[in-house]
Amino acid sequence: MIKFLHAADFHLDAPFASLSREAAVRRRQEQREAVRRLVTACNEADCDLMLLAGDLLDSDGAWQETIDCLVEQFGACRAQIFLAPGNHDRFLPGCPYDAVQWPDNVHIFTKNRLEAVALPELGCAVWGAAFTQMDCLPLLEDFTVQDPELLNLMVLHGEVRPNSAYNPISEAQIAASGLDYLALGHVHQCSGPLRAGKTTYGWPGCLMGRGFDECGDKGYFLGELDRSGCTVRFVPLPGRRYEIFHVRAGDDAAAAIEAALPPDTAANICRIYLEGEAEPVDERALYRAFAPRFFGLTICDRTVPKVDLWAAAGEDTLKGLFLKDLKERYDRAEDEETRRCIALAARSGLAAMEGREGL
Ligand SMILES: [Mn+2]
Repeated sequence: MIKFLHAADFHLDAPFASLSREAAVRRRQEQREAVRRLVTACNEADCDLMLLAGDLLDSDGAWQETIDCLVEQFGACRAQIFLAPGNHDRFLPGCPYDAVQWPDNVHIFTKNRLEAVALPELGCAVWGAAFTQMDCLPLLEDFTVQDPELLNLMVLHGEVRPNSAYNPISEAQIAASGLDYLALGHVHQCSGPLRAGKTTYGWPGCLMGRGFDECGDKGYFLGELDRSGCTVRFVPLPGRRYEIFHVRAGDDAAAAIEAALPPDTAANICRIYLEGEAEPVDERALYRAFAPRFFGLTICDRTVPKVDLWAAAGEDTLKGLFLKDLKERYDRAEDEETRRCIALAARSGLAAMEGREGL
């Protein structure tokens, strides 16, 4: 039986532009720490193979610490490592995959066509290919394994989407491939294990979240493969999570947030959307009150004012005419965002007329 770990899309040295400079530096350190955890997990699970399906580096310009970390950790890994560069870390002459002396257990695919490495001691062949530019033509078209007597695995960066510029793969191609396992990267959301024909395949998703489009648990696949079939399970990697909370602010936004939050949020990077009809919200004060409880926090005020904002709308005064006009627009508005903008205009106008600075 072959045991393997499959991971992808580390995006090491990503800019983390939404975080403060200090937090971004720390996140990049944590990315390197995630690589250490992954290798430890691979060794503890006694894996024979580590399949890395591209985008390990976020760009051509990786920091030396990051390359040193990969070299050290790959060297400490008892599994044989197969790496298929993706669109973010494409294989180019002089790139780290080319220029760095990698440990003997590391095989990096360098060509934009499929090749196999035979591992007779495991009775398997590991196939793979590299992106050599930002986009990549379909690599799996017309592919079938050369020796169906072997267990055939493949590691590849790509997606199942017609007309994709990133190595488009179809389920029919997977089913016709004769592969036993296809380790994919590129899609940052975990797909869970999938099946086409006799082939098990899937995307484990990115190794850690980098933004609010990558919320929740992130991790890798652990798999076992023999003649009788392939089993794969997702394993979350401990670490920070991105989370989004939707909170109805009501009369007391602070109390509403307090009630909505889980007990321990210190490690997490969260965005709180304040919603619904509410008293005016002081985003800055709320941020000051709650930010110490998170690694990163943003608060977005999407509330709309309570109806009595419009109380003076019928008055025969400048304020009354102003509010009447805006109220009509507010009632005609077709979406929440437009209503929010009109309400903000009403509040700002009222504040100006009444000589107030705040809303
Ligand atoms: Mn990616």
